[in-house]
Amino acid sequence: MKIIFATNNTHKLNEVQAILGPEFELATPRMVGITEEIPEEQETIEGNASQKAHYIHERTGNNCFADDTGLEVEALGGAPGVHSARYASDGHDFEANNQLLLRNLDGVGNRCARFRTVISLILDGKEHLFEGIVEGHIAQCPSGNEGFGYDPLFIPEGSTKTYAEMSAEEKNALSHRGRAVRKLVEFLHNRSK
Ligand code: ITT
Repeated sequence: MKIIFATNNTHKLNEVQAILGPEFELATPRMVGITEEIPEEQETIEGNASQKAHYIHERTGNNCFADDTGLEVEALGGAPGVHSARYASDGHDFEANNQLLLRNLDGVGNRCARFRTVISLILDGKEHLFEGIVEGHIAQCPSGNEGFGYDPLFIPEGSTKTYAEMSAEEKNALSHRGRAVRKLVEFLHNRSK
């Protein structure tokens, strides 16, 4: 099946393609001539996933999906949440975001956090949402070189390693995005039966 993944984040693209396998052929917005930033102006993760998927669908008429993800830290009232990409600055500066998060948690005992992904799929003009959540906590300092974003600081429940200390396969097997994408795959399989 050919489908557009409405993302400009190559880390996400690689993670999702690895879960979907060769049976799904992913195209990026760039591959179909959409080179501008896809707007994400909503105040919820669901809203942004939906906005990104609709933006691509309206311009191409093709089946597509988008992923919006946020890191929700309990002691910070759910921040950075929907603002995860631009927590420290206007750009996607992973290093600055991680440093700001550590500063804001300086001396804070409760380091509980969760990653939440919402996927919006637009299939034959109809929207479907899939969610993936992983609980965990924020480490005292960054660790590991794999992955992207907040991976060096996030330790999922039941693990002693950060996401950034895991191989791509290990992260995908238990991650927020892995959970949401597997729900998407199940939906697409059931539909084609
Ligand atoms: P697209 O909108 O183009 O898909 P993005 O990087 O803007 O890419 P999001 O808005 O969904 O994606 O993600 C917000 C930020 O959350 C992202 O820039 C990372 O800093 C962080 N993030 C998302 N998924 C993550 C993951 O699996 N591990 C660590 N950090 C992640």
